[in-house]
Amino acid sequence: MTAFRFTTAGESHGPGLTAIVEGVPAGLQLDREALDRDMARRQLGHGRGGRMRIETDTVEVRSGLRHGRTLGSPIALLVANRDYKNWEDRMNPWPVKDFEPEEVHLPRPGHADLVGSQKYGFTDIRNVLERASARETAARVAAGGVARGFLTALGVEVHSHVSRIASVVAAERENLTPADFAGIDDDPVRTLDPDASKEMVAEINRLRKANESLGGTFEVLAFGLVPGLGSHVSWEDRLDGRLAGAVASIQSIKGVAIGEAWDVATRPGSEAHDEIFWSEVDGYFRETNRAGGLEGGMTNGQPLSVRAAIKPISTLTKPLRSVDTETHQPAQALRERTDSTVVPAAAVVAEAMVCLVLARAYREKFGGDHIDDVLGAIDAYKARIDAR
Ligand code: EPS
Repeated sequence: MTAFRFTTAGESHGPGLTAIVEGVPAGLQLDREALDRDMARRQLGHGRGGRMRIETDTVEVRSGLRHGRTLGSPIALLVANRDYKNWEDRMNPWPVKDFEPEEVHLPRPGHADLVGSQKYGFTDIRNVLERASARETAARVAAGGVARGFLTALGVEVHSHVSRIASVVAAERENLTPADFAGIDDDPVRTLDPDASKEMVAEINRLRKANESLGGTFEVLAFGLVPGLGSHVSWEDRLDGRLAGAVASIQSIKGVAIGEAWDVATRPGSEAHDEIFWSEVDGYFRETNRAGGLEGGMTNGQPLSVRAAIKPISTLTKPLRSVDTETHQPAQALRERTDSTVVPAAAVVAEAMVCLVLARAYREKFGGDHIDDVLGAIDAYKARIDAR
């Protein structure tokens, strides 16, 4: 059986994006509206640029699904780039008669532009920036929607919230539950702190006027996981490593932490761990979740917490100093239409990546060709380990 995996293809201003998801069990009901809702959620957030007014992302399913149920075969997903009609000459996969695209020679500090062109031998930086663009995350969210559909059938929910934008920090919230996220997408910056939300919007407006871009932090939480996903026995199976790798692979993400990692590093050991209790009603339980739901590279049944830091976008409307790669003369970096901040969107993309990692971990642990095989295997496992 093919292991659960996915890949994406597509350029930012090309005809569109593709994702292929393999290793999904048959018989799983997918919800078209839920897939498109995630696509729309990724487009939200105060501080997006003009491109988001052009795109209304939806998922076109080309294979692996029949009347809403998976067939067990690869699922191919297409997301069209509506902006392609404005780029058809420049981004056409085939030569265009009597047209030679103007080359880009002004690499942006912080972007893939310079090193990507060196590595792949391009004189036109557009050959790098089109694929390096965070537009690719639309395909990840499409694939993540399939993973989320699978997790939903297992009773797992994945949510996110923004905890910081530039200098504005949201109040810490402890013991969050799925119910706390009911209205999160109505908030303009997808934060749970209404006061901080207003300040974040003001900060975005202030810095946008100053031609700046803004970074920030967010948290992804997964509820309802069985204990024992991932494994301590080999480095590749440790779920913390997989989650960190998956989230760090999102464009502009520079740091990932599991649970309270950065705080825990400053505390004595007696205040760094989650003590273990047992009761007739709950079985094993903890009163704290400093570990963020992972011990020994395995889920422990507590909510999973993955936090991440994203740098300010490297396309600036007040460009940084750079060098013209054709003349080697000092020059200002490429100045393009761009977003001021994508922290709220990045949190939605990270949800997708967390869903994809968790779906794979479930598939590895419980196997099964049909969704009912998976559910049966999980029930048997829970009975064996006495999980409530
Ligand atoms: C991006 C630049 C902007 C963003 C884009 C990522 O696009 P454009 O150059 O067309 O204005 O809007 O993000 C998306 C299109 C998207 O769907 O998220 C970049 O350089 O990374």
